[in-house]
Amino acid sequence: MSGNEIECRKERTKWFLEDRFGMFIHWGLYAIPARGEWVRSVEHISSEDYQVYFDEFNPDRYDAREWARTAKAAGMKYAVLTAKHHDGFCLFDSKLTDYKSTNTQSGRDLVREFVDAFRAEGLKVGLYYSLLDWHHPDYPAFGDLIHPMRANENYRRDPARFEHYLDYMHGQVRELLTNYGKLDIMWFDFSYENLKGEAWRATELMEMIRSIQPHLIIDNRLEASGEEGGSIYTNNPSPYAGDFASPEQIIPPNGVTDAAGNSIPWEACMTLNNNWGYASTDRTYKSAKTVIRKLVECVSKNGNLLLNVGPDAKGEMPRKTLEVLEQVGDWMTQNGDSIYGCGQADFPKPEWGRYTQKGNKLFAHVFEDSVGPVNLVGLADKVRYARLLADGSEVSSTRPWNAKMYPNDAFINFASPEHFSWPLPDER
Ligand code: JFZ
Repeated sequence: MSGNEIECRKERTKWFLEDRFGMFIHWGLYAIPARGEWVRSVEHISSEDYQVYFDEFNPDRYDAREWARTAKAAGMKYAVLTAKHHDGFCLFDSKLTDYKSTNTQSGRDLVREFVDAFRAEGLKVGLYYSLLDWHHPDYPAFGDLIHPMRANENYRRDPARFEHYLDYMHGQVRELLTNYGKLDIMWFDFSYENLKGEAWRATELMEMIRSIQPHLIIDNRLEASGEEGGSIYTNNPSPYAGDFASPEQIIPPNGVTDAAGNSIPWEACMTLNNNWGYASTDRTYKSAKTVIRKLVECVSKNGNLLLNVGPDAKGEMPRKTLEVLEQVGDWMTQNGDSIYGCGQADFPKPEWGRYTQKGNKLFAHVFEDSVGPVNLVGLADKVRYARLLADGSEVSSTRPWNAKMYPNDAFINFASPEHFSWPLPDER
């Protein structure tokens, strides 16, 4: 990537860095067995046995407008839907396969409804597309073999057949970019150490993507594998290094920087319970408080949070998901100004929580009850005025009796108990 291309990446990702908070949606046939999206692989389900889910698929309560309203009310600004996951099932009307939602009982193009509804709510739209494909006969590995070197029959007989799969994959990406209007994100998933980059014909793919939708941003997983994040982390990114890094189920301790220490766009993706796809018995939901704090943590390190939900086989979000998202939304309504367009502060992380910053406004996210005033270390002559973001009320900054001992610090007073519980819903 040239300096100019890095500039283009800056342009492309501007909205992304402003928006900060998105919804990830893992949805497909696997919502029926309801044991997560890897179920076919994990349980070694044959294609014959997996076929029943295709035959049964009919999510008649799917209302994308409802999903879009839910995402918006939670304070999310964009969403990414699995147009195709590893099982190969397409939620869109592809001309290149019969294995698609329009051929199920439901007969609907679920991607079309998604993009229309989310755009109508003013949200940006992204599509997840799996590079792995356990259904395609020319993909190197079948469902129960995650490692591409353990090849399937076709592939063993004639490895050149992989090209057929690549043609298919490129063709489907072209369909998505051509038939569904302006997309904002393509979220590819994922590479292996021995199956990445040019093995996907990535340069060609990128040229196609840029020629059809130059403003689209892509993740780093045309290169990134479980072992490494790809060349986006270096000073010399490849043409398919991606526009943002995608750390998964982890918030990087120091954010994400290239080798020269420059911050690069990143987005942590995180499940709300412990599964991406719908899992009916998984009750391990994170509380709204945890979600909010994780979001704040991402932003305080210049990152985004893509929070995952797994709708059920009827097309509805689980009750508990809706409950948590609503609480997150309550907080975002009052405190969103400390998230959107914000990033890492000019000051080190305070003991009691985190800072986010936008221009000359510093947002103090106080995570713990304080004894005495909250100490803003090193900010003695930097704070002109302090207010509570939730209601705009004044926060007094009377200095403590022993302030002389801390000449460089500012102090803000959270005197009333209400201040301790500004709309962070309690852990349940
Ligand atoms: C992938 C998928 O396998 C999973 O089902 C889900 O869609 C998730 C968002 O992405 O899982 C990965 C991919 C890459 C890594 C880990 C899990 N990785 O690079 O460590």
